[in-house]
Amino acid sequence: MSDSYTIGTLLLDRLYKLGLHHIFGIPGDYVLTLYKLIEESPIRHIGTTREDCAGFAADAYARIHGIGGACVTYCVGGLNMVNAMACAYAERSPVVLISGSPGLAERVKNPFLHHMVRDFSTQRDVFEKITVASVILDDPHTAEREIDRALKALMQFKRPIYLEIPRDLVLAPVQVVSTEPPKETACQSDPAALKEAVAEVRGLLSGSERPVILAGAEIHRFGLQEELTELVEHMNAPIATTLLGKSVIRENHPLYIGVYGGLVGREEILEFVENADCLLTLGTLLTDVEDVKAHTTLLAAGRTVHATADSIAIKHHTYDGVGFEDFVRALVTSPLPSFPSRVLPPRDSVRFDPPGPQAAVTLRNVFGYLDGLLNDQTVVIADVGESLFAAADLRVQQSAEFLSPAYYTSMGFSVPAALGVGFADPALRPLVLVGDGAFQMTGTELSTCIRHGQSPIVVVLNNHGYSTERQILEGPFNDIHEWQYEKICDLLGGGVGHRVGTFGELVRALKTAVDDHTQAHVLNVLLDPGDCSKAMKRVAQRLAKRLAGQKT
Ligand SMILES: Cc1ncc(C[n+]2csc(CCOP(=O)(O)OP(=O)(O)O)c2C)c(N)n1
Ligand SMILES: [Mg+2]
Repeated sequence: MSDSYTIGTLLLDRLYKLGLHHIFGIPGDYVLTLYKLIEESPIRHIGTTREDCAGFAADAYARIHGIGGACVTYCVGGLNMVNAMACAYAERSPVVLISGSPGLAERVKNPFLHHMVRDFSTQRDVFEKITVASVILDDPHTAEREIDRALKALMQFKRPIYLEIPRDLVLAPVQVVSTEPPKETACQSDPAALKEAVAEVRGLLSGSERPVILAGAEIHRFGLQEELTELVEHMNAPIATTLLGKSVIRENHPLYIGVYGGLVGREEILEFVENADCLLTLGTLLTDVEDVKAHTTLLAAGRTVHATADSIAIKHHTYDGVGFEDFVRALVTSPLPSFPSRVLPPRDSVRFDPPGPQAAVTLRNVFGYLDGLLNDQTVVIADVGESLFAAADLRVQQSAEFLSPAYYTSMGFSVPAALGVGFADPALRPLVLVGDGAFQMTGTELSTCIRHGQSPIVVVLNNHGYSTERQILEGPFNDIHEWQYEKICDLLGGGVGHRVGTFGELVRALKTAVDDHTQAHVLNVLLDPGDCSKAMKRVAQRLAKRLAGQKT
């Protein structure tokens, strides 16, 4: 790109320099001028079948690559992105959403332009609630400053931003102050406060015998996985992760004990964590899905450290002026105590005895078999429902290899996410675990994977409807129309479909899929509707208990 910029070229140049090499979305007349610039830029546009899929793809791309982006037209496209952007906001994924909008000049002549909802700022007002910066680039004099302000917020908070460009301003010339994008702001913590916070952690730990570390998704979003592993090894302390944070440490690490989530975690893990005498939670959202009881109990006793990107809390007070990243790094470099090894809870809850080839396929043998197939090139992408609950006990081999909307829990994330992962890191092989209900929402995005020669393995857990909801309240509203999922490959003109009713068929289909890196594979796994993973049973029981508690 030349050094003479327009608002459009400046934005694309900044994004490319920050590492955004692919942008997902669907064009429309309000954004076509910008699309032409994307085509002329080094950023590759990936057309999707729906805008929300573009959002999920950009979110997954961002989770792997550090920044993701989508570009859509005004309102009909933009507002289709709301759910995906809300997911990115809730789960801290740095996604840039760009939308075209009516030109400023045409607004004067006609206030009722197509795609408008209420007034010209309606779409921006919506996104203001679910982004960390929402900007309309309607002035060439302020465009550079506004773009950089938004990008800084994206980098600092790891949450989405919204940038809108009226179509007649895309080519407006801009005199730039700098040709370089803003830098991620380095250590801004108050050194004295940081020192004091770390000393307090040290003091807390020195009076402890059974500390446990509980790590969450922010470790991944801020790229602190190596620091975390170093900290765990130095302290020789057992570590659990939340469901959303699953895989922030490689799960075959000897100190990793499993997923701790009040709703989904195994009883042994819950007991072990709740038996701790000091809890160090790092980058963990304490959501109702996680339901961190240990935190509640130990907090009362003043034996918790709860560090997140929003605040650093030790015992009953918080430290102003201490950043999350700095805090984690300082814990690694400061001499924290090391603890004697302890007996850890048993690991292999998914271990199973393979049945004969004629045996009916069950969730237990699907997940038991899948567990043995994971390698360090696999990225497991779990949708909502059994795909997520049963996957909680899978052992992911290295960090950053488990993606799921485990907190926001929007169905339909997984197949579009596989598309995003395919571009973010082509060396990874996505293994998509998706329920039949969720697949019916966005499974057709597989079309785009096939179009670009990607080869995800998509396991459709076909239990004839909304099993998760059935556990809570059975009714005909949980039934869905039966599809022949394996035939989607015929419809889309690529990939191989497998109909899987027995364990033998499962093994054969997965072996074929794993050995064939050249194309997508879709497995229609025919489960008994009453089949239910242990994890789902735990969730259902605990939810029922919680509901009963609320009634009394
Ligand atoms: C977009 C969206 N709509 C509705 C829900 C509510 N919901 C949660 S789980 C579920 C059923 C999921 O069905 P399926 O994908 O087949 O998975 P299963 O529960 O059968 O394993 C529903 C409808 C949701 N989480 N997300
Ligand atoms: Mg289902």
